[in-house]
Amino acid sequence: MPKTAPHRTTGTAAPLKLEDFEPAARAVLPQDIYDYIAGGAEDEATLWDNRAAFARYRFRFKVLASADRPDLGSEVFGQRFTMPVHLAPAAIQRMAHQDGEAAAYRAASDAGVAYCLSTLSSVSIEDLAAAATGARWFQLYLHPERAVSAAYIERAVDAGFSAILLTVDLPKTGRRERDIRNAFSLPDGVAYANLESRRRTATAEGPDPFAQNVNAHTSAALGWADLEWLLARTSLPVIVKGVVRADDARRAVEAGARGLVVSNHGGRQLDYAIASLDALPGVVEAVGGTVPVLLDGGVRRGTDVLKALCLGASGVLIGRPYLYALAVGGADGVRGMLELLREEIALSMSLLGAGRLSELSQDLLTRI
Ligand code: FNR
Ligand code: LAC
Repeated sequence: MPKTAPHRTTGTAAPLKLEDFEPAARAVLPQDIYDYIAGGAEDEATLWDNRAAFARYRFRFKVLASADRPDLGSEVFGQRFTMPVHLAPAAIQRMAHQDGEAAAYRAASDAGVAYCLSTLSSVSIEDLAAAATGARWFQLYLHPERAVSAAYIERAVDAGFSAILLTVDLPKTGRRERDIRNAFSLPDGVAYANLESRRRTATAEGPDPFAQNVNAHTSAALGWADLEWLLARTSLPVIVKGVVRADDARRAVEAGARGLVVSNHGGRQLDYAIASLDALPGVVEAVGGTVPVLLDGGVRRGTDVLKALCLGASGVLIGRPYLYALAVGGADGVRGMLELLREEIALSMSLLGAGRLSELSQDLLTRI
């Protein structure tokens, strides 16, 4: 039998890893939309460091302890998931693909993980809920008018969302110079689907129309009283997203938050903010196992997920890679991305000598 020619890997071959989705998406997206997704604030130091932080750890793997089929099952906020990876909230996903958030949610639902819908989504709360049946969380940006936020919360409850993630690291949009250079604004035909039309087109002038538009829909004076207001308003678990300090973590939990997301918004807000992975141990220690702590920012590999879990995270959120996968292949693209990550996690757990997530501990890591 003649041997078949070896498979050649080229830039256009099927993605082998999450980072392969980025160049593929760049090839199909308009430059300004690609830049909006890919970019960070100012020098993009935090954007870079979110990745670099994972490379500062190495595994001290166990031998003669391998599980053939490691159990990736995880539980968070009272819900069971097939792996500890969920889709982070990200604005206006119809910029990436015509089906936008609905396609990404279908993929998450099929994969058995949660999808978090942004307040600034391009598919409405109700339409999203109609797209699939898996766990759906609602990300809240507090609107300058509380009545608008109160209506969002009510709609999310009515539509069967099971948690509210309050994002606290965006009192104002960070300075994203790629967007300024591109004079980035909402693409034609894409709008904030949750807002009534008369509010959709608030201030959109100046060098960075998109950022000014976001600012018009988010509260610049966000404070602890707002968290208390939200907690009093809903019986859904409230998760605070965008915490990096131990004191803030403790205060949020004391106020009644049922979970935290250690995050710097993917390096899109305060530049030179501490990398998410570097902030994680302090936050985990501060809350002492009382509530789940999730992490996002720079998670691109199965080993990244395991590192975060070894340092005490209960799970991670993925941002940009699924937006790129959505741009390239809609729901199928996102499904493919999630399955790649699942395979990487499972293989790395076998090689690490961990049969289930509860076996992941700091003892398996060393910082270089
Ligand atoms: C975001 N992020 C975000 N977060 C949030 O709470 N509400 C939002 O509407 C958005 N919008 C948004 C748009 C885009 C294009 C990106 C890339 C990110 C932040 C997001 O939830 C998450 O914190 C980061 O994306 C995680 O970092 P990685 O995985 O992208 O490195
Ligand atoms: C962003 C906002 C909208 O990061 O969260 O672009």
